[in-house]
Amino acid sequence: MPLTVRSRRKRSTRIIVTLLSGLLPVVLGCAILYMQAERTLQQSARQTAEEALRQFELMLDNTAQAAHELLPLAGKTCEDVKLALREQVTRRPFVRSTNLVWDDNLYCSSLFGDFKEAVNSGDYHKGKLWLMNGNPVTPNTALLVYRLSDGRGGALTTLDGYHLSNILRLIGRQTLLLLQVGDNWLSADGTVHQGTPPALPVAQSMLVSPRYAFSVSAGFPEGETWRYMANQYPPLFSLLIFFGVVSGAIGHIVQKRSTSPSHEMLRALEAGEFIPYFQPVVHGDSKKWSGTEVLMRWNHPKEGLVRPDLFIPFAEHSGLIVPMTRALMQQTAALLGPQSSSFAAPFHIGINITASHCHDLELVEDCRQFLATFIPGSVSLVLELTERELIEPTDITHQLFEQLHSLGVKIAIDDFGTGHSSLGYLRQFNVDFLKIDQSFVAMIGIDALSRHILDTIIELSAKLDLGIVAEGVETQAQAEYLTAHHVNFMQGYLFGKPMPAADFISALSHH
Ligand code: G
Ligand code: G
Ligand code: MN
Repeated sequence: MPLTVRSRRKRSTRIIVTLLSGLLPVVLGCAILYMQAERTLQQSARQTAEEALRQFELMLDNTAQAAHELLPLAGKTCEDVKLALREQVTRRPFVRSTNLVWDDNLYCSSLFGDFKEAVNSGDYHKGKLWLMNGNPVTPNTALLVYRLSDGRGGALTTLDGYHLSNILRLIGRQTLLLLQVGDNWLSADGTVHQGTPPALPVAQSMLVSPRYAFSVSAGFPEGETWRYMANQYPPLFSLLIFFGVVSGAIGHIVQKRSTSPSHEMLRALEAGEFIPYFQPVVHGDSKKWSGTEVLMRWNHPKEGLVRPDLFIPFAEHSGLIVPMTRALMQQTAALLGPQSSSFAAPFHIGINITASHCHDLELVEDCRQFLATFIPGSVSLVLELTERELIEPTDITHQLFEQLHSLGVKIAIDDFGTGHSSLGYLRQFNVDFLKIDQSFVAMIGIDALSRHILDTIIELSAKLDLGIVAEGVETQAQAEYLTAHHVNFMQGYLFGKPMPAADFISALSHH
């Protein structure tokens, strides 16, 4: 069947849509968490760099102050100033050594006193700072030299790399930290390297000191963002997965709801869940039962008895209404066929049809089979076509109605008065009955205008020689009014509600 094939193809799209709606919050959430993690790492790197910068500046303040105090002594003999040099080393915690320079010659040192070594100002970044990898006293130990010069004299004060690498190690516990001075840079392990420092792959933050000629870089190794997320966000990930499951489930349910009516109805049709209910139609004068209208009910396994207004529109939309009506007619024939010997006059059996029945001639065969179940002449089949959705007259419809009439099938316009069919229309389709809509019957004795329309419809049907059925008769007063106006047939709760076959058949024998 084409319908099952279509629904099978839809199942794969349904699974994909369910997966997508489940994945969407997870993917979106992960993206947001990733950005959040990056932001957090960026902030952390910046804070670390700021803190390291502050510490280095504090240490360099020591060397700068010592150099300032010693510079005026440059040029004096070493013998005269060496105590002053040593005093600075003792008084200032971060100063490791102090030296005096004259004409680019280091001539006096706090450690050795008289000394002789050439000073190359090119070693110093911006003429001020030199990050060197040790000196003859302590080779392979980082050393930062601060240079202050004025004319021919100069003062050099040094800072032990031990303090520097401590800062890099202790402040940047989780962070990679580098101190850069000109072409040289110091890593946390205390080694001085030459050249451009490596780029820090994640959240790199570089700060240049406004006061001294150095800069600090902070950042994280490759993959740190994911590592951070894995460490910090497990509860959020569980939440995301929860949202994903909920959203996937919602997607699944919504799709099931929106795609299943026809699928569900096809299942119900095959399971025989659509059953006929019967409401008696009585003669206007004698009030004896003259026939019945067959009203479809869905005997749903979970929902119970479902009224047709809730599912007929879907059935029409999916084209299932035709096989559903066929099944209803077959059931009706099987139930009422055995009773046909007791029908005195032709018993009217009204079946509701829709515009989709009028697209082809299948209905003729269905009616032929229906009538064949009854003793010939014992029933009169009436097809009720609602006035709310009238059909277009075409070649097919004319053929259909001609063939139906030659079978002896009658046509009723249902809910008459609620649509706007013209006289021409009634003639074109050879209509036999008008079923006055219950809204007009309900207004008897209440609303003068509605009663006026009712009277007009009754008059019209008399003039056109149409049988007339009044629907929704609920009170004795309504029945009396309709009888007085020569309405041929009546239907309504006053005479009987729609009832299951067993009730209807047992009540039939009393009438
Ligand atoms: O009895 P009740 O509530 O069932 O009827 C509700 C509406 O459903 C009515 O307008 C009636 O015409 C329509 N209806 C009931 N049974 C059928 C059916 O078998 N086919 C169609 N097309 N309409 C039906
Ligand atoms: O096919 P049609 O639209 O005529 O269907 C008749 C509808 O009217 C069904 O829903 C049926 O249950 C309902 N009905 C039948 N008799 C009465 C009645 O006396 N009062 C009311 N309110 N509804 C009725
Ligand atoms: Mn009807």
